[in-house]
Amino acid sequence: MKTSVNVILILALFLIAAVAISGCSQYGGNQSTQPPAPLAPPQAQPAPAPAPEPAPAPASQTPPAAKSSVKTVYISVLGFGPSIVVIKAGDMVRWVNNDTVQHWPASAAHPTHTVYTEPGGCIGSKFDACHGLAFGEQWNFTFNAKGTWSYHDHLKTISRGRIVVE
Ligand SMILES: [Cu+2]
Repeated sequence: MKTSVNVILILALFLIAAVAISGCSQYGGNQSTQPPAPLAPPQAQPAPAPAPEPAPAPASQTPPAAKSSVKTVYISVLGFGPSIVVIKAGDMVRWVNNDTVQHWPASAAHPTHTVYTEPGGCIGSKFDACHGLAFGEQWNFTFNAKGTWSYHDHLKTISRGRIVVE
């Protein structure tokens, strides 16, 4: 009887050992010698959509023409105001007589009026109102020649001014 108990114990131990080995091989002993599966190659990123082409520039090759401006000189009993005006070539200056007596803007120098270089006018250059401006009357002149152009009042020669054309 004692032998059968021993046999049962041995069988039980054997069974326990078999279960233990089986558990180890199931959970911890599965150390595979196969190399790890290669990582999946990175997914190819879709190429970004090309940026839209900028709209072509207008066909015009010439820059817009510079806008000319007008500056006004008021004539009073005190003379020309402002007495110095700075403009760009192609700009216009407007003289407005705010005095009750006539005034006559014209290129320096009195009496020849030849300082401004564009020929013409009534005496010595194109820069000449060629008559006395009445009260409220205005006269416009466009300066195409660059330079510093002195002028005067042909009817009151002590009144002087200057136009700087850049
Ligand atoms: Cu004069």
